[in-house]
Amino acid sequence: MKKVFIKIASMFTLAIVAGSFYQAKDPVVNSSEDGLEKATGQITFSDVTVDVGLDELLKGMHGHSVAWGDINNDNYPDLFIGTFATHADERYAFRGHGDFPEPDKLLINHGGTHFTEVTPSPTQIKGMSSGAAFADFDNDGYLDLVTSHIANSSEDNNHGRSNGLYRNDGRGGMIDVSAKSNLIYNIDTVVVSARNTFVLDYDGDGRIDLLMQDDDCWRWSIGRSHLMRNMGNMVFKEVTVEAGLPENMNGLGGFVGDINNDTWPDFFFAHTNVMYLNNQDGTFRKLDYEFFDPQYSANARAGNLVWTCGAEIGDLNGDGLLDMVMGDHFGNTLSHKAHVYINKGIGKNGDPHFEEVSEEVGIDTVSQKEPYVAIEDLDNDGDMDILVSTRESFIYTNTGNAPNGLPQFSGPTGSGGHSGGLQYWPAGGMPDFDRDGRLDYLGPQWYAEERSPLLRNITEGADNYISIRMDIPDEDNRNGIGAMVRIYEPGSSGKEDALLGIKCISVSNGYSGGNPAEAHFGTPGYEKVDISITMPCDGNVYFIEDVQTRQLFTYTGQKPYSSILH
Ligand SMILES: [Ca+2]
Ligand SMILES: [Ca+2]
Ligand SMILES: [Ca+2]
Ligand SMILES: [Ca+2]
Repeated sequence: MKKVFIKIASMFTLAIVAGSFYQAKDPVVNSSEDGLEKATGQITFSDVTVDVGLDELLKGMHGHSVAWGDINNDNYPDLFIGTFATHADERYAFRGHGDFPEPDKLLINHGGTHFTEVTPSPTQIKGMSSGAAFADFDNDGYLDLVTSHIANSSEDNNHGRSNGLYRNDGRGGMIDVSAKSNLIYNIDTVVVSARNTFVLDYDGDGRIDLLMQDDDCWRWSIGRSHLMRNMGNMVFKEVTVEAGLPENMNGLGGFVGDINNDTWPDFFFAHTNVMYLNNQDGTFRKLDYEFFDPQYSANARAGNLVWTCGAEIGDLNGDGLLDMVMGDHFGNTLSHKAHVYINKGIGKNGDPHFEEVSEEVGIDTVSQKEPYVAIEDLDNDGDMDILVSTRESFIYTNTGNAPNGLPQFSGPTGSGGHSGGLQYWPAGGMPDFDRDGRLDYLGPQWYAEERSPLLRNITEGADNYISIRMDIPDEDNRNGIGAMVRIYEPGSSGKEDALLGIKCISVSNGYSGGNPAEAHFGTPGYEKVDISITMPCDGNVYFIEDVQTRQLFTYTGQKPYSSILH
């Protein structure tokens, strides 16, 4: 894999220059104003909030949850943003908005140029919106929407609204099917409140299930999470206990995905820092060793100083194993840090082994909490970078591996979009909203005084990439949620030492938000790549050879492939 590959590259430097072999990272060099030559490959964003109409559309919101997904099948990801409507009404009267909170909003993305609101829509509810994700729960080819709302009835101003489940009507609108879904308040299931929604097919029946995560940190928390099995027809059934999970399981964000390479989805809850591995029979077992500093692992109510929050998995050092990054939320400490854990391999018993290497890879403490974390290649140079977010976004740029095999990061650099006032961007999601091949970011703004910035990635030289997604009608899980996507040098499909990248398809990692079901890779120097897609649970592998880069590639299970070419 990458380590081996670098060795080969150093032996054949001349051949690389002459041929179309992988080109090592070589940032664009331009003359700067002071006459010195500087690399301009720095990851750069431009605030396009006003240009695309979001400034006006999102007035009167305390943004918290964000989900991206293409609900009208035009290839451009659409946007759900939820408001944490628990403040007094006058707190929403800023920027020319009236004296009331705006409800959650469903917004259509028109070709990456502007957004319009779907209205009326049953998704326009006022509650304490905290999480959301798009997924095709009824497998009809149209993305549906799940939202989580914190709904403790003792809170005065939460409008009493619980979670929501919406079926896509196939015309870009949503139908409220919450009532029979068992995801909202029900005296038998006690699904009242959820901080996050995680989407996974935990039992391999092809239907996409839900893990509704609650926290136990604030006065409105209940501290009970619920694994909900998809029974078909947008109806779910609570299976928490029969899946071997504790009833009082809780956390603040985390990830779902196959962390131990057996194709079955596992999950991790940050804050309580528990990892559950899939037993491949409808049950889970708790990872029985802890790889965290013990000071992170105490519950918030036990008074610990560090509130870990949000997590994501991705291959940071190019060895084909998924590593993990975890953020942190409000605690009693003034210093915060993105925690980086390198995957040291899978033991014979199936347990993944991690080691915290935050300091060794160049990540130091910062003065702001950072609950949202993402692992993506933001400059399309073939190395996965890290974005964390709260009062603004910080970017850690992956500059390649040190001789000891650990990735090295520079930064943090700011993402921009910070207008100087009080800011809090609790969640995120990194779609390519304008389909120019560079992943963008929207920060849902907690303070109504300020706007929720949509930051367009304008990194120079980041023009070679491939975004891969699935729409396979013959698969019950047609978008491949939980699938492992690998890309290889062309002609080397499946060969370990030709692996260029690996990514697990997820729509719900990090904190309080959701991504499109796509795997994005930077592919510098490659006109084509080979792809393998390993479906979750049954382990069925699709091999696709000689796929052109610089495109959104949609795999439909057969030729001709559907794609957008640039
Ligand atoms: Ca659907
Ligand atoms: Ca697994
Ligand atoms: Ca990179
Ligand atoms: Ca973009």
